[in-house]
Amino acid sequence: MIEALRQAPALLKEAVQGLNDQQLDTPYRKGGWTVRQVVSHLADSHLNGYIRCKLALTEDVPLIRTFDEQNWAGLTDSLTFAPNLSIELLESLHNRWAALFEALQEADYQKAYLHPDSREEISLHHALSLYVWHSKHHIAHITSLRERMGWA
Ligand code: NI
Repeated sequence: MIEALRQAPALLKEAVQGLNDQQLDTPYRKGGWTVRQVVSHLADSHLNGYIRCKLALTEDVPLIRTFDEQNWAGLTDSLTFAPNLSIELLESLHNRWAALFEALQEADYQKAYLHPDSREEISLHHALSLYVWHSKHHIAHITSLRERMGWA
């Protein structure tokens, strides 16, 4: 899973490779986020996710905070910035995140943070699988749109 986390930004990069502005601004489904917003969302979400993991490692089951992902997706950066700005950030972030997971002792994976909405304790082990899943989930939105639209 650590390797999957490390590889995710490269798969994202491949998924958006060669798309023009009009394609980047196409929603992946009716009423959904555009490709550009999806890419930005991954950076937004995973920055938060990285911080959550660090909090879990350094505090006793800390209560983390959520962010309003719809509102974040409506900000100018999400709507207009080149995907590469997010992808380069994710490459660096995921490299560091993967290295962090690799350096953990077995017992550290049981350390957890508390999610304020679900009141669920999320262990680092769970968080790792969660963010690998989250990467694949959104990358698939883009690759399936490409297929559906016949964008080579
Ligand atoms: Ni998401």
